[in-house]
Amino acid sequence: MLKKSIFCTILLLASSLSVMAEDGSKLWLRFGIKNRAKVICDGCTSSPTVTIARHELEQYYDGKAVKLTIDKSIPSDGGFEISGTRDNRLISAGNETGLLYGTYALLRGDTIKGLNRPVFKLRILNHWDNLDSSIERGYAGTSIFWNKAMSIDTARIREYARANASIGINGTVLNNVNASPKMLSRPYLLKVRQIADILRPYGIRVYLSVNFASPMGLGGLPTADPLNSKVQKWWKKKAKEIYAEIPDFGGFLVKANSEGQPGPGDYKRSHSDGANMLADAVAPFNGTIIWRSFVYGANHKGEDRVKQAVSEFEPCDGKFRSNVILQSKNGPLDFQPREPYAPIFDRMRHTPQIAELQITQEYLGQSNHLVYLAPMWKEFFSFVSPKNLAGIAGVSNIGNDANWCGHHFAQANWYAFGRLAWNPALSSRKIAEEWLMQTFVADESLISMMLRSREACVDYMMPLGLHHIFKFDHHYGPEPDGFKASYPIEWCPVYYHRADNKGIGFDRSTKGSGATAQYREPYRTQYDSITTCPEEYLLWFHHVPWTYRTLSGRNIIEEMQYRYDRGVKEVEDFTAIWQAMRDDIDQQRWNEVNNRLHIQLKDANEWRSTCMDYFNKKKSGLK
Ligand code: GCW
Repeated sequence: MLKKSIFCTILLLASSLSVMAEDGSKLWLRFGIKNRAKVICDGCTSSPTVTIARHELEQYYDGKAVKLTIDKSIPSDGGFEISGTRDNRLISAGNETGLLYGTYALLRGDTIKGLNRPVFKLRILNHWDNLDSSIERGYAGTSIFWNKAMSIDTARIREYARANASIGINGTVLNNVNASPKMLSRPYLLKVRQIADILRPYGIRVYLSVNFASPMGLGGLPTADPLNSKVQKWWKKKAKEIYAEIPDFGGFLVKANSEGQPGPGDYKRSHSDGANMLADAVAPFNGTIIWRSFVYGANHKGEDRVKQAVSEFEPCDGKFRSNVILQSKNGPLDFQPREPYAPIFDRMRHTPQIAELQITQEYLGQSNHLVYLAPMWKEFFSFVSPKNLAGIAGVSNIGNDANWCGHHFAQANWYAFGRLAWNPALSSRKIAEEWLMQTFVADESLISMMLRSREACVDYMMPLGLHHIFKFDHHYGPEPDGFKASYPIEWCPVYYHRADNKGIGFDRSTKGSGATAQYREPYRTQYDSITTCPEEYLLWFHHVPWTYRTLSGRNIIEEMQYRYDRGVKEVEDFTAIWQAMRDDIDQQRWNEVNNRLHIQLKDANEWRSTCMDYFNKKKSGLK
């Protein structure tokens, strides 16, 4: 009797544990244990990478045998080929990482015939993690890498590596671009080494963001002037020290002369002077310098902010060392729900470029709003061809929360980033379907909700090309009347919408700030004229009189009302879709998503009422 009740308690405990495990911590890697497959490896060693692949297949593959083969005729870029039948599979690849990628493809049921190769060479996450464990624009808890105790949760970092390898991510920048010089100090470098050792077998190289003034902050030099020989020597020595610990270290990511960060401009030197000095330091070790173009308010103060990257970097084109890559955000402003593409991608003809996408939803409802970002990124690729890019970087949404990303559906954005980095031609629908199948259930209504969610967000936040009317600093919620005399004007919403009693919008045509002139044809001409400018960018490029009629025949304020209403209505629909899924989804995750959808609905309503009230008042000259 006693035995029986102990047995029941154990059963009960086990079942409550399995309910608890539905906290999202497994991400999309929810394979059931099969223990069926016999795995053999042909031509490969028992390296850590192959051991991981073997272990994954032995445990989780639902067929009898898998053979892994290194095939030297396949490029060693991670590409792989899957052939054979379910019970007799063959994964061939040019290198061991390719075998691992093939393993995860097979486990998710992706057995596309022929060679499957990554389109982008660099597929990098950027963590804006601070050494004190906080994360800039992070909405899912604290850093998985850094904390005051300098302790490392190796199991968690291994899970992180596994998740990334499963979608082909091959690089990670471990710290915030607003970087502390301390990052390069000995104790931290030893931690970086420890992390790099965990990530390496998963095919992931480690990079660090560096503070340009580190020779001063850390090295005690009186200057960080890139043309000063002591400074150059300091960086060379530091590079040597890093590579002695981490021989495959990727390189440095640099935010210089931007938002108060130090840079070569402090010494009247150019970005190329600064980048090249660092490039020379890492070149002997095949390291790369990733230099960001996100600058404004430094050398071109007063100029329309969206023009400043081109103004500042075009003169440097052709002057960078071959191991420098320029990294630019997808839009010319700052990760808004919708921006036109950044024209810097048209203008730098001799400099390799990386597109920086933001996975963390700084401006898209953070971890409260369900916004699936694949459609936004695909929109960008329809303007900037992946062929012209050396890689893509994603500002991570990962933190120490049990479910990694705050919102369960935010995991889909991490997933989608990796899948698009591998193949930007994959459709948003296919990725959503894949992710749902592995995470929840690939129900048509959920796919539809995900696919509609980004457009809904644009509608309820900033339709028709409105931008940056967010509340100060935290960027959550609307503040269209935002103005602070003590702030740079580029941080004030009123600077962007320019609404008065005559009209609304920012004139960036040749009659205004002239930003349209930075675009290649046909976009230059198309965006420049109010009649040909696509309506989704109307108020981005034009100041429009209130009497203006959109294609629908509505005047501009009516059109705004229509779109805000549409956005709110969409979120109402999402809550209904989720409600109908109640019996198909575990309780914990259903509840957590449900709560957030209701916050999203409340927020969407707030966006609509705050913005419409304000713009209506502006129109009638009241404010
Ligand atoms: O959008 C701004 C963010 C800053 C960020 C900066 C950048 C890391 O609000 O938090 O700083 O962009 O990209 O450098």
